[in-house]
Amino acid sequence: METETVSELMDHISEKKLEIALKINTTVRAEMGAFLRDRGFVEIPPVIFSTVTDPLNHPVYDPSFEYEGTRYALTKSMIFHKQIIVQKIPKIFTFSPNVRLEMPEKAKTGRHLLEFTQLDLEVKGATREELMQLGEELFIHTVSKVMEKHSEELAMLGRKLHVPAKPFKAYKYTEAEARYGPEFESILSEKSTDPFWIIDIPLKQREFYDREKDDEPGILRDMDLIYPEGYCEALSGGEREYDLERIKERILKKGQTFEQFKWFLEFAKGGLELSCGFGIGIERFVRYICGFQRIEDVHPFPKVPGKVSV
Ligand code: ASN
Repeated sequence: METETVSELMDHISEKKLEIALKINTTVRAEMGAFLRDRGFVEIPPVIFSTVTDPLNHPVYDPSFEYEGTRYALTKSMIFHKQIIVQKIPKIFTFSPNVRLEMPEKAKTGRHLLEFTQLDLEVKGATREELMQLGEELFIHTVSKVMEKHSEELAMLGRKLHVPAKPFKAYKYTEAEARYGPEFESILSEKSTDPFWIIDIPLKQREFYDREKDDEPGILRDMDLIYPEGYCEALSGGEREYDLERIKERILKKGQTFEQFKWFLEFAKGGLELSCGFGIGIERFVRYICGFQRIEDVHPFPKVPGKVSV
C-alpha cells in the first residue's frame, strides 16, 4: 500500500489550487444550505455510526465496532434515517459524512474517496419529477453563485463554466445502455456539455429501498444526475418503497436479511408514507466546478482508496 509522507502532505496542503477549491467548497456548502433553508427545509445533524446503514449495491469493506454488546456500522449513507425522520418533519437535509471503504482499484476513477460528505435530503409525499426539478434548481443556483463570487479563482484555474437551461435532458437507463453499451454513463458524460439525468434504473443495479414502478416491474422510480465533460455521477436518489411487505420482498430478492435492517423494519411496522430524496457528493461537485482530474485535489486530507492517508 502506498504511504503518504509528511513532505507530500505539506506539498499538497500548500497548493494554490487546494486553497481555491476550499474557498469554492465554502460557497457551495453555504449556497446549497441557503437554497434549501429558503424553501422550508430543516437541517438535521449527521449520523456518524448506527445500528443500520445503507447496504449499497457494490462491494466495500465493512467498518463496524461493538459498544456495550451492540454492533454499530459507520454510516455509508443516511438513507434509513432520512426515511424515518421525514415521516415527522416533511422536508429535511443534512451534510452527511459517509465512510465507504472502496476497493483499491477505485482510485483510478479520480472520483472516489473513502470518506466524503454528501448533501442528503428527503421530502415527504414528493414525486421523482418534483425532486428532479428541485435538483436542477439547486444545481443552477449553486453554480450561478460560484460563478458570481469566484470568477477570478475560476479564471486562475482556467475553468470555464456555464449555467445550463432547465429542464435537463433525461435518458432511460435501459435505452441508454442498449444504444451505448455498458459504459453508457461515461460515454454520455464525455459527449455532453450540460448535466443530464439517467432515470428508471433496473432493480438489480440498485439497493432494495427505491420504489418499483407499478406499471413496469423490475424498474425503479429513481434517478441519477450525471455531470458533463466526463465527470460522471453527481447525484443519486429516488422515490422510496414504503409498503412493509414490499420492503421485505425486496430485501429477500437482494439476498439480504431482515436481521440486517431490523431497526428500520421495526419502525416501518408503524406505517411509512411515500417520500423521495437524493444525495449529492460535495467533493465531486467541487471537483466538477474546479475542472480537476482528481478528487483528492479538493480535500486537504483525502482518503484515497488503497493509500495510507492522514
Ligand atoms: N443518498 C442516496 C439517496 O438518497 C443514497 C446513497 O447515497 N446511496 O438515494
